[in-house]
Amino acid sequence: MLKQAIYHRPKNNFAYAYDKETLHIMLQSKKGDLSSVRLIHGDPYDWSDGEWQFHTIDMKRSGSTSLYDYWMAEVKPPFRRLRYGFEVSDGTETFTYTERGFYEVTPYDTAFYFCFPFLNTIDVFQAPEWVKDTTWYQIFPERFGNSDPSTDPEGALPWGSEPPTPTNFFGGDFQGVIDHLDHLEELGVNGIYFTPIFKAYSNHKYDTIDYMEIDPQFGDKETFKKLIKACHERGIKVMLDAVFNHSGYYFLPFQDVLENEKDSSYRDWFHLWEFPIRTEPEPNYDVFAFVPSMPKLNTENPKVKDYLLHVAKYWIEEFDIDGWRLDVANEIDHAFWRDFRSVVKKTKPEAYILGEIWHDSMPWLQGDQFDAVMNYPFTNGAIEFFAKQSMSATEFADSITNVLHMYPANVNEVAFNLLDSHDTPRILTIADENKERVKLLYLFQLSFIGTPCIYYGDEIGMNGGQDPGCRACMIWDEDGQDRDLFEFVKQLLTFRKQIPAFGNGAGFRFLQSDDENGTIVYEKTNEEEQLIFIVNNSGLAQTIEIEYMGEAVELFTEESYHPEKSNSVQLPAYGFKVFHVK
Ligand code: ARE
Repeated sequence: MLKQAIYHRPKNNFAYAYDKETLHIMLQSKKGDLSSVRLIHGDPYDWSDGEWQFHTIDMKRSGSTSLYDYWMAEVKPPFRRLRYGFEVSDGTETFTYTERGFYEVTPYDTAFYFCFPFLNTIDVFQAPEWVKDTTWYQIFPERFGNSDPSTDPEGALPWGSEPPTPTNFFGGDFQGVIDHLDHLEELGVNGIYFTPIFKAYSNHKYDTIDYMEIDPQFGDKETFKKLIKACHERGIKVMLDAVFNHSGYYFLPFQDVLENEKDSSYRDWFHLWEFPIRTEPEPNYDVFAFVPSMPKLNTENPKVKDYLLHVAKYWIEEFDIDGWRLDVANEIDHAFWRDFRSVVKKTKPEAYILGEIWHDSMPWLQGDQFDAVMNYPFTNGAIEFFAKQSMSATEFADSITNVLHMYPANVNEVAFNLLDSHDTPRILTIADENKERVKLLYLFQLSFIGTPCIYYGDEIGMNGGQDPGCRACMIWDEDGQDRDLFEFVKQLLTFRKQIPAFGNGAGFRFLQSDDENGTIVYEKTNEEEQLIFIVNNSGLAQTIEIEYMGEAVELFTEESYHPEKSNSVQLPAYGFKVFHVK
């Protein structure tokens, strides 16, 4: 037994409260090393004759990668307290693994064991219920629709007349979004994530001038209210982008600091290194990346904090928005986010808080800060396997199994699963313009656990490289749209709505991954339903043996599958089948 590879640590993704009465306990071990794991658990105060009274249950393997097996058990401790350890066996040796290490003889003293002291309801990670059933649609407002020429910024170009550059404008506005809500409703999405809409200098609006004003090129507060109302009438939630890590150069407090230097009453609003302040050749104050026009805000300053929390509250209270996406969330202090959460949830308990973090985000997902993060680890696996074809089937299965074990199950159910965004090339471009691979990406994303997000225009086959290439004007002329792709995405979203196991209503597991022929098989199951997804991610036709599948019907073609006739499934290049097992 490789004891060194056996790992557990409480109060994170390895031991957490799933709900107010259930704990999930996980263990990691070297792949193939252990034949069984039992959870030893009990109430810490339950003693008799000087011995701790514990119970044991079998742990199930919840997933495996090339390196690790993950074991999982669910417990509902009657008094909400738990001490626990693991009986690990490889068939020849058996040990009890505790907080103090490995023992041949199981200790009867709680002092040895791991501790989940008390399941306090207030500490349970809890995202709003509606998020689980939401599919997001990301809109970059300057490029979605221009219906009101009167708000066009100076020099705005005719819609789609030129490729997007870092500085050009096309006049997208709120009326343009309102006028195209039919498109979103027909597609079947029910949430919009808007990149910033507040008054700012650039076309992307991440350099805020005034957090209390709508950018005039998009309309005014009345138009925004109209937009929210129109969305809510169609059951569409609205999430805004909070750019609180930094302001823009023309934000009044920063202008004041530039003018009055150390005498400015705003000097502690930023992280200024010295006076006089300079922006060139390098700024002598903290900024986002190395961008002088984005001075970092001092969120530890109570005045800045009050101001930003007021902003957070204002747009919820006055406009009834449903969520905030937090720009550069991981560069702002945790104390700020804890207070942010409490203000937001007090104002609207059902509001969603989504952090923009590209890496492992466990410290922000403990229930006291964010409801979710932008799940780029998911994106990376999906893109490398399906779009770039730069990952083997096994590496892909590993990466997705890791993603699922990186966070608690209740966190995964609301993870914001994106394939691309305004910060990355578009999927069609990454997939070398191969639409069939884009379809596989959508099949995987829209049948996975979490809340998927579609980047505007991807669904009709728009292409575009890295920012600014990925920010072209939405194509509204149907002749320029890939309607077949649109219908495909729409069909997947219909399945997601109609079949609970397609979306968040079921567990996910890989059944096969074959590096030789580039195929994967995965399963979504709950107590009532089993769906089996068979996917050929190669440019050649493949035959896949599925010995374990019962009588089933294919979802797209309604063809039936009879295991007694044959166990093999034939797929064309980049083909797939989704079986609903009877
Ligand atoms: C401009 C240029 C870019 C250039 C950049 C930096 O267009 O080509 O790379 O400047 O000099 C906004 C605009 C961008 C603009 C930027 C600066 O939308 O067009 O870029 O402002 O003016 C990291 C952060 C993450 C951040 C990305 C961009 O962790 O928070 O970088 N994303 C948000 C928004 C952006 C926005 C800003 C931040 C600034 O979503 O749209 O940019 O408000 C790795 C790393 C990540 C890294 C990621 C992308 O995987 O691990 O940490 O994200 O790559 O670089």
